[in-house]
Amino acid sequence: MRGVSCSAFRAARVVVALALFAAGCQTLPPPPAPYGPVPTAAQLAWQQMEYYMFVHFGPNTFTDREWGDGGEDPRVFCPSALDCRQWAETARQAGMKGIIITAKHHDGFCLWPSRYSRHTVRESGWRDGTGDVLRELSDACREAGLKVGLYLSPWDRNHPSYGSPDYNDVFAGMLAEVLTDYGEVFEQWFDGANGEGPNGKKQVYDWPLFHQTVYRCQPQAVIFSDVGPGCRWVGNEEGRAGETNWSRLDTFGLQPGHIPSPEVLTSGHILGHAWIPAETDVSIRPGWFYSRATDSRLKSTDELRDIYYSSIGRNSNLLLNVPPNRAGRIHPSDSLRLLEFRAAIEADFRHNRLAGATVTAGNTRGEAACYAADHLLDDDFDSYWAADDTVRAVTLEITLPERTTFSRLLLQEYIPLGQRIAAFDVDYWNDEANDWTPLASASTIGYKRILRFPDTTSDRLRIHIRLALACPILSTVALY
Ligand code: FUL
Repeated sequence: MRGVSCSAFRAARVVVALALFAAGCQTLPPPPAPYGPVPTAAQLAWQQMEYYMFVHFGPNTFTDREWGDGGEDPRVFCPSALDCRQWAETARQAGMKGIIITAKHHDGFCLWPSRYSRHTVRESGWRDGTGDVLRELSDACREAGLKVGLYLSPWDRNHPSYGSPDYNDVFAGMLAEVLTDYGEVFEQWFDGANGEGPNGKKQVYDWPLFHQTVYRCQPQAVIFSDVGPGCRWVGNEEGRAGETNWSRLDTFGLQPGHIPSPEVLTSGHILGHAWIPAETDVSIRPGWFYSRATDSRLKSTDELRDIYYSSIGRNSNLLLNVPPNRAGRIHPSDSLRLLEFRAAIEADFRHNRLAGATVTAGNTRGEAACYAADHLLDDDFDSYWAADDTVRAVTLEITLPERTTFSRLLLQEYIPLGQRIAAFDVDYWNDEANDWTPLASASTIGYKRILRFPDTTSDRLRIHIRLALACPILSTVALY
């Protein structure tokens, strides 16, 4: 009897211990609640693409103009050796994740045989009017594992109905064609330009109709315009996002063409009501379209590298324009420059100096291992360090395995829960001064922030988050 009750007692103790353990698990803090607007799954996937190619191609390529007036003879469009596979292969080797093409620029010429226009590849005579650039490009991109995006200018200097309500239906019809016939589209790029058509009239664009058409045909497509709704223009064509760059924007009363100041587009709004991250579009050449005159005027590798840091390094995607020539191929100088640029970036990020480092945080959410600072060093974007809900300022301290020299710090917020950090400082331990020495101060982080500073040698680094709008959550810290 006694023996039985003893083992019953032991069993009871195990049950109690298990119950306590389970209760302990249940008291683990829940993940932080989302703060403010957050990206949709499509916007997150878009942000993670980071870098893709813009292709300006059309009659302007053959007339050496930036803006065709729509009166061009369609037969000027006549690439002698169009090779979209070469574009896709170039983009892939450059490390890009997709290609966005000017399916229709302001001159109205359609790179596909649209039913809604008489100013298309069909009328060009190229390949006896049977060619379709969108078909070739979308096939080539799929083969190369790249995503496809489409630029369509609502401003149309050729279409006879431009300037009348009918044109909105024409444009929506064109959109439906390109968004139905060529597979998945990751981004629909709307140019906000709104000039006069062939009869001197301006169009009142039906943006709700255009947006509905995109979402009906391609629900996952991210819509670019000056003011979103999927992503926004960065406010300049120089490759520069703001040092402060919120992925949030207030767009009340705004629409493409009626936009906030460039400074606002460059920096976003700290408390903007919508998640509308910035996309930085810039050309590798002085113009958007190919011109022989610019063959020797490509941006240098150093300029492109600076653009990388001022776009991707400042919480923006980079859409780099590489215009094909009259043959319909990317010029060898552009291809070479893209490869040099990729090599320069890869060299910059080859060795993460935080391999083997340890990080401690002044606060960890519920002191729970699942939110601990060591998640900052793994390669998993979805694991993160988070602080308690009440925390707005906190310090992370990093100890490297040995003294090493570095000049770039990369940080990522876990943006599926919103953008939170508004100000932070970075210090390093200075052996000579036997004290912490300031290295950098910055404002926003967002999806990715990369700080550059002079070569610094140390084995300790401190990141002091001075202000977060809600408890800070970081996914990644890396040092190069
Ligand atoms: C602008 C256009 O007017 C330029 O030609 C170019 O396409 C640029 C990307 O967008 O609005």
